[in-house]
Amino acid sequence: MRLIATEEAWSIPEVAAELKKVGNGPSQSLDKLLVKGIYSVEPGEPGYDAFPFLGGLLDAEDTRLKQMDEYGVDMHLLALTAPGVQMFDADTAHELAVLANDRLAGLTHKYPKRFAGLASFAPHSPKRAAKEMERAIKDLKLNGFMVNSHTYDEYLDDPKFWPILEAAEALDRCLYIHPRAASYGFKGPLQDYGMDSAMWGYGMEVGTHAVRMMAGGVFDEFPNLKVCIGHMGEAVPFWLWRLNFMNTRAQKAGRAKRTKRSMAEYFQDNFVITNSGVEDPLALRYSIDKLGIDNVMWAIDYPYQPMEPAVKFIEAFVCTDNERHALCHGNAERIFHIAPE
Ligand code: 1DF
Ligand code: MN
Repeated sequence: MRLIATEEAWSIPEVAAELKKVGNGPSQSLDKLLVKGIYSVEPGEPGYDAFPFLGGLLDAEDTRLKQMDEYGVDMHLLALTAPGVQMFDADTAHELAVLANDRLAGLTHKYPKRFAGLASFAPHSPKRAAKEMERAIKDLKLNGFMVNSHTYDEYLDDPKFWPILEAAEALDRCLYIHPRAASYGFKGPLQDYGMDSAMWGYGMEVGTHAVRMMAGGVFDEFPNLKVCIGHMGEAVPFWLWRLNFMNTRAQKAGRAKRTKRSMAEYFQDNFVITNSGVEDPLALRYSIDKLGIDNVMWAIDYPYQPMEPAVKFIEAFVCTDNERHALCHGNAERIFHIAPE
């Protein structure tokens, strides 16, 4: 069975160098905790071994491909790792997104069976972002887009960002909303115990982002927009019943926008999810049954999660042949326009 992993992190030295500056700089962002750990601690310094990801991020053709061969992973859908270019100033962010997209396209063209790619853009300047999105699909033939949640604490339900959503819809490519640490307002309770990152804060941040977009009526404006979220849908599938109930109440109370459709309908029709970093068969079964098999894809989240257990997890998952086909590659081929074998 062809195995396409759909949320695989990667970086380039130029972005790593800029994140190192962020790690050593004055930013008050919650992301700095992890960014400093990955990019700014020198070998030999205390804490260097706590975040041993930089080597894996900067590598595509060496250890990554070897491991893919070893464990039977056919393809990684690569994307510039979180927080992408979104902590940089607008011009630096744009220039590095362009460079990363060019570099990513180079990899996908050199290894068309092994790598596909999600393009980056700098949301700071939405019109310029939309142009880069168009270049990434039409010229570079990349497979979709990734954005790392908020940009300077602002979310995509804000109409200022809508040129980005308009471009994704017009280009018929999925927008993957990947986590970064939560926006400034959430900082207080999330800065302790490692809660800023993948343990809790990431899911809360992207779940909040998805709910803002649904409750904000984004999908009335862009009914054909497809958004992907990872980590088993950042727990949103589990919340759909209550989201529907409470959103209806909030609408009646005049506290929420009157939207054309319910939250569950938007989630069904405008979202797809991956299981990145969640290797729990009960959660996967629930998500398939709740959302439909066409809306769920397998992912590893390499190098943050190791390849071998992710492969063993999906191999051991009890499902029909049809479901396995969809989870392991059929949905990814359709949603990310990856050529079937
Ligand atoms: C981690 C997890 C870091 C994910 C990531 O990017 C990331 C982590 C900086 O474990 O610290 O993409 N993740 O998607 O779960
Ligand atoms: Mn990830």
